[in-house]
Amino acid sequence: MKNIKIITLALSTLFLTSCGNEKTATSQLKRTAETEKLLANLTELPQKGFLFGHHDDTNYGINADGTGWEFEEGRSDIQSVCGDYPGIISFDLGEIELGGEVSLDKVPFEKIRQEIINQYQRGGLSSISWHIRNPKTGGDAWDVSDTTVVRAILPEGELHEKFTGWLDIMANFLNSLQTSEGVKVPVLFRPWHEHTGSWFWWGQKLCSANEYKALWKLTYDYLTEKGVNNCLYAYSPGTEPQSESDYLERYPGDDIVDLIGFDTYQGGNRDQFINGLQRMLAMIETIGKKHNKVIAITETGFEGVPDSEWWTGTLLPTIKDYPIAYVLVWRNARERTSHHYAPYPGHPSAENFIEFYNSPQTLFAKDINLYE
Ligand code: BMA
Repeated sequence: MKNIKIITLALSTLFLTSCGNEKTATSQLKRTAETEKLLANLTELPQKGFLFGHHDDTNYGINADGTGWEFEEGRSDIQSVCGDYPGIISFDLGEIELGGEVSLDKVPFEKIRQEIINQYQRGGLSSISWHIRNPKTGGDAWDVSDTTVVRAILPEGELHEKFTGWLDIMANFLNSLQTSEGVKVPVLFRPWHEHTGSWFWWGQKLCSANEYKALWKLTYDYLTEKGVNNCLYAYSPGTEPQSESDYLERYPGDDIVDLIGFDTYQGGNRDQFINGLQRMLAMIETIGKKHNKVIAITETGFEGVPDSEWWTGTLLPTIKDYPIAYVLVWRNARERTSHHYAPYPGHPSAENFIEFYNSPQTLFAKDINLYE
């Protein structure tokens, strides 16, 4: 009896110790050398300029006659206009969690994987957002009909397992980003964005600050545990925060986040856009310095770019004095061509975009190698 007790004790000690070690190993999981290099280069980049970015740039776009194109090898509206690819291209993995082959914007995940690798080989950066479906209602990311979704997917919640199953799919995708030489390609992951508004199920009025932070921690810890070591993480609220403390109210922590930014769009009122942009830039510049984080304009644009001088008349002068790593405009939707944010050949703002491209401050793929 005594011996059995001793054996049991020894075994459980062994078990606890090994669990303990595993836990330590997980939290100490090192990022790949390429990912560290990327972070170091992004940190120094503002001394040189900022990357220009475009969402889904190499997946689809708009022809000179105003019709759409998609999935043409090497094609990009930005490249067609200025002869160079964006320094950063963003992609959205919305609906990867459903296990199908195409995203919410009908782009095959295989194509996204290939484009992320291509962008790495150009020395540029890829960023990933996730318009993930509502795991409780079955609706899309914009389904805000239920205010208990975040709570339900946290560790004690009834949908926790369903959600970690979705994270498994995301982890598999992130881990699969490898070149033919076996190099894991680093990406900037930007989940749970625009959470200071209330249009996504993880938004301001849809969960508490603690729940939102717990969601981030769960995402980060789970992916890390699954061996994801090629990600930097971006925190990007909207323009709602009025103060540093507003901005940081739901900040998941310096140990998780590498880059801080915000999303903002120009609507009808130009002055309002400029003022909001500068207010937010000043705010993240200060917070970035205090927290030692890279800063960026994670999404912006003027739908349809109806101002032909917008690039050097509004965007560049507004942002040029802030130490941002990048500014990124949203997609040129080939299925709804009025929904575009970048020029294409023949676009009224194309000439002005070339001027923007020629500014020494704007960095495109040929200007950089973020992995050297
Ligand atoms: C939105 C719009 C949608 C799109 C979504 C995810 O801002 O562009 O049409 O489905 O982003 O890319």
